[in-house]
Order: sequence, then structure tokens, then C-alpha cells
Amino acid sequence: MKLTQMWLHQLEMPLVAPFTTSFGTSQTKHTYVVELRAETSAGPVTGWGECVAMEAPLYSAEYLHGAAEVTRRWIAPALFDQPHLSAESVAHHLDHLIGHPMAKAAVEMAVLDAQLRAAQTSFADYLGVTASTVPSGVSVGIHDDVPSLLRAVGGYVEAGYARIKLKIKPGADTEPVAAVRAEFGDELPFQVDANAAYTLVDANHLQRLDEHNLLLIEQPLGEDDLRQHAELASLMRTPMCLDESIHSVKAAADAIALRAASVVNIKPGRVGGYLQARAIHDVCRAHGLAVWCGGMLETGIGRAANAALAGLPGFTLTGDISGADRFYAEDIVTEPMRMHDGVVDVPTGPGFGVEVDRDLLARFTTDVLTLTPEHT
Ligand code: NPG
Repeated sequence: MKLTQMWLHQLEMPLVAPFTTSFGTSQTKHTYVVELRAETSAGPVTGWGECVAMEAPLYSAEYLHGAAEVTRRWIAPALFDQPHLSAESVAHHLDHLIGHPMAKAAVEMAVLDAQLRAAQTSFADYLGVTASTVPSGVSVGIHDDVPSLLRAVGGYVEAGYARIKLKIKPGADTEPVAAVRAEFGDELPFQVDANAAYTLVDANHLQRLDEHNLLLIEQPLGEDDLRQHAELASLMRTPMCLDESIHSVKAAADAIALRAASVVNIKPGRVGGYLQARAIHDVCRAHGLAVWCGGMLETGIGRAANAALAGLPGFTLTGDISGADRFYAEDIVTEPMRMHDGVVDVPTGPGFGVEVDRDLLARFTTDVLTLTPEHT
């Protein structure tokens, strides 16, 4: 295909309830959605992607406005220059640009959607996914008090979610975890996520989580603490899962070699796109590590793509792919993702299989950046 135009729709979407992690509380999702137009052998086509960078560099080094800027100045021009662009060649054309995986992922995602729409192929078919549904887990933020946490978890259990993930941080860990276990019993599939809030000095304290029969503990230590995660993993019975540390297939290979993790959370946005995400899945599967699909409060576009990815056979653990209503009263797609019976459906339509609702998109849009070959 030949790219002809790109728009970055900057959005602010209110959350149904504040979401608190170890790095802060969000009330609003800030993102941009990439819309691109391309000429293909099947005629002009439109593709959609989205950027998972947060407004501030609190989860990773990237932040939303920086991602938009690097896209405007370097990513878009490099791709407008290509006479024969494909989703599979995007990473190659952007390889000289160091870092910025979330910015790159958003654009690769839109190219992939456009390519699949032109070929009338679904993302699931492209991946070779045959599952029609995937289990749906939910991520629960840090609560101010245990009763309100138990009410929130109770609501999700009642709704039928297949697994609960609880955010933890120093001072909000063993007590809420013990309370959830006591209230909902040993059978509840239950895991925790620290978002890099601890250091190895906390090893003795973190060992106390072992008695709660957790599925895993996610990213207790810093992004670049691979060796220290390996040490902590050897001190804990709870399986060690990495998220922030796994920003590429090479990082996954290093984590495996160092025995820093036995489980990997794959977030396509964090690792530079869905193709790199599939490569990480393949490497983990070949080494016998379980993977699951993480979430970054995606709109309906990313949610649909994640559901297809999570249908790959190595995704043996339940992902953070909840119904859109977990976070949003209104999504930007015509058919928001719905959790039913503990699962979400793998979309079957061309591309990621969702249609953006232009009215809803406009409702949440604060600004639009238009990029053309002439502009760059
Ligand atoms: O279901 O989309 C979801 C949210 C899952 O907790 C979740 N995501 O660290 O995994 C995480 C966390 C996150 C969200 C991190 C947004 C960064 C940004």
C-alpha cells in the first residue's frame, strides 16, 4: 500500500470510576486514535489504531504528547516515503528511530487494520486464531478501604469475570489480598500487580503474599531489574510475571535466560505492536512460559485487537480484556466489547472487526493532528 494521509485524533474519555495504581489515580483516559488512508491494489482503504502511552511518563518513559510529536516528525515521514508499505515492513522502516514503541505500535496497528480490510481478512484469521471467545479478566484498582474493595471485587465476581487482578503497592498489599481471599475463597482465580513499586529489600515482606495462593505476582520491581526479579523469583513460591520489563522480544529472551519470570504479560502497545507481540508469544511458548494479554484501558479498537491476539495458543492465562463498560459508559466503536459468561468474543469482521462511530469519536475529540506527505 501507499500511505496518503494520517490523522491523530486526540481523545479524552471519562472513566466510569477513578482507577488507582501504584503510580497514581486516573479519572480520564487520554489517548490518540490513528486514522490513516492508503491506496492499495483493492482501492483506497482506511485503517485505525490507537496509542497506549499515558499522559505522563509514570508507567514507562513514553508519554502521549511525545508519542504524537515523534509520529509527526519522524514516524509518519518515514512511512509516507515508502512506495510499497505493508504491516510487516513498518518495524523495519522505523528501526533507525530509537525507542518509542508505543508511538510505533499505534501506527503499525493502523497499517495492519488497513491491510487486512483491503484483503477482507480478519485479524484472527491473519494470526491463525481459531478460538471464537477468550476468557475475560478484570483489573481492580487500589481502594481506600477494604469494604469498598470487597464491594468492587464482589461486583466483578457477580458479573462473571474469569479472573481478578488486584493492584498493590507498599502499604496496600498483604491486608487487601488477605481480605479478598477470605471473602471469595481459595477457588477465585486471583493475581496481583505492583507496577514496579517495590525493591529487592522488600523480599521478606513480599514472601508473605505466598500464603494467599495467587496465580502470579506481576512486576514487583523496576523496569530494568531483570536480574533482581530473578533473585526475587527464587525466593518466592508465587509465580513471577513481568510486564514493564518486557519491551521487546530481546528483553523476553533475556528474562527467560535469566529465569527472571515464569509468566509474561504481553501488551502489544508496550512492545512496539501486534507483530512483535506475536513474536514474544512464540519465544515464550517455545520456552514453556505462559503468557497473557495485558490491557491499557484501550478503546474498542485496541480491545478488539487484543481479543484476537489472546486467541493464540500460548495465551494460557486469562488476560485483562474486560468488557468496555468496565471503564467506559460510552466507547468510540459501534459495537463495544461485551463480557458474557466470563468471556469476550473474538471479532470476525475484516481488520480488527470494529467500526468507529464518528459521532462518538467527535464527542471525545479535543484536537486532530493532520499529517500528509506534503506536510512532512
Ligand atoms: O483492563 O485495560 C485494562 C487495565 C489493565 O491494570 C491494567 N493495566 O499496569 O497493567 C497495568 C495497567 C495499566 C493501565 C498500565 C494503563 C498503564 C496504563
